[in-house]
Amino acid sequence: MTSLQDDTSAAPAAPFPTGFRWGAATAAYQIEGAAGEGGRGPSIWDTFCRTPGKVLNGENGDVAVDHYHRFREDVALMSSLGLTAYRFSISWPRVQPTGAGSFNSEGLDFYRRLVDALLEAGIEPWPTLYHWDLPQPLEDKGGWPERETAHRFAEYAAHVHAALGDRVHHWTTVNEPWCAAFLGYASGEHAPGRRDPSASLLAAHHLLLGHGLAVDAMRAETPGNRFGAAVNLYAVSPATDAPEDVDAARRIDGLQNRLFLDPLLLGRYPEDVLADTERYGFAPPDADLAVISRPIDQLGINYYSRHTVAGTPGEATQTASSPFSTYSPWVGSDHVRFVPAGRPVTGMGWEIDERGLYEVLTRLYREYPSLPLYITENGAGYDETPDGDGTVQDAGRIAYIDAHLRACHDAISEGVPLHGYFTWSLLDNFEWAWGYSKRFGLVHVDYATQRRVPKDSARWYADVIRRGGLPGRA
Ligand code: IFM
Repeated sequence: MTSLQDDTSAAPAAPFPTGFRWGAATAAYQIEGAAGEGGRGPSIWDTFCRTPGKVLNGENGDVAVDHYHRFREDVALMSSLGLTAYRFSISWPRVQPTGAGSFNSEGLDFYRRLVDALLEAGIEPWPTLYHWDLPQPLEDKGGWPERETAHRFAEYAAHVHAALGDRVHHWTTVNEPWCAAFLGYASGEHAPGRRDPSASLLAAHHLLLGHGLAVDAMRAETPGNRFGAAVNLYAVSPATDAPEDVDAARRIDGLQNRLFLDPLLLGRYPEDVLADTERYGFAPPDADLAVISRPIDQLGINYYSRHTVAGTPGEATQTASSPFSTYSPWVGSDHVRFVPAGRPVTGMGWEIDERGLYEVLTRLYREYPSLPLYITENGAGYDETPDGDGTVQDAGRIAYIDAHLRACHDAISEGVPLHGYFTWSLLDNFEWAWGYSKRFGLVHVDYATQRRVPKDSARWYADVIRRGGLPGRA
């Protein structure tokens, strides 16, 4: 594989610190395929995809982009881009098919081989232990709303860490617990597709508890490794200065951001969010908070957009150019509306607002100081088709990543301890309820042939990495 990096020696106009991680991210169910191979058990996504009407065109991750068989080719692609780190997720049902009891060594061997290939290529492996593919048997026993699931997760995490922790030093426990809890158990847009507000709050709590228990278990094995979670954070603004809009922004910021950040980093749930959710009987045991807030070594931030919200008494409808338009059934009953703010949008309809990323980063620095931060996801999805010669000229994605990296650069210049950036995603892949209709990859995948072709953004990103920063603005 030849390098995608241009032979340019121009110094960057916006240099990033030495040692800054330049990465790309993926997740197991979205890329691996091989759903019925190697002893893998069924996950909630296998079941959800087979439920009529849940995923666009009835698509699923059975084959996805066949990374399970093509991982060496994919590592070579990463190498050609000059990535210094690669964030991937480990499929729990591949490693422990029923989510409890015996482990599947064939499943773990796949990740051993992947890690070996990455290390040989000089690319740091950054695994995530839970990116939404809960073993179906655990959901059959109640899923994340059940406390036992948190304990099962810690057991699985310790097992994987025992196998790889000598060579893998950065570990992410759970990815986007907001999505797993609220899209999975409140709005029903994601697996397992339940619509039960009370269950979704319990799920959020047990995802956080599972994180804390897993950190304890892994740290006991190898204290020198670095552990953290990846949360999806939004900048949140009121549509106007009207008190009801300001209050709506407080509530959405509470549910989206503070419900996860405060327990993780401060060891308490925000009082106002507890009050807002009281009617759903959410009363998490205080003792769990000490576990949830075990010191972490890094926080992963997945950032895509800003929420602009209005709160109008009597009006419970939502219009959304915000991600995940049906935020959850219970927000509707709180009279919150997501309001388009008129910014350009990606192919997902998500407003592009890089200033929001700067706000999120500087806020974290202000409110939870000295915690090492990483952007573990950031990118843009479009419905792209290649040109006649197979190339993809994705100027929109280049502009999106460029703008967000500039926001990172501004934050770092102000002292924010941001140490790396992983774009979402390395490859086009299965975009959950959107099936294969939205493409986020730096690398185009022809789903019929599995042929990989780097897009213009791949070449551009490779050049940024080679320079160690961004070129001057055109
Ligand atoms: O594809 C997802 C990913 O799995 C989690 N974060 C958001 C991405 C884009 O929707």
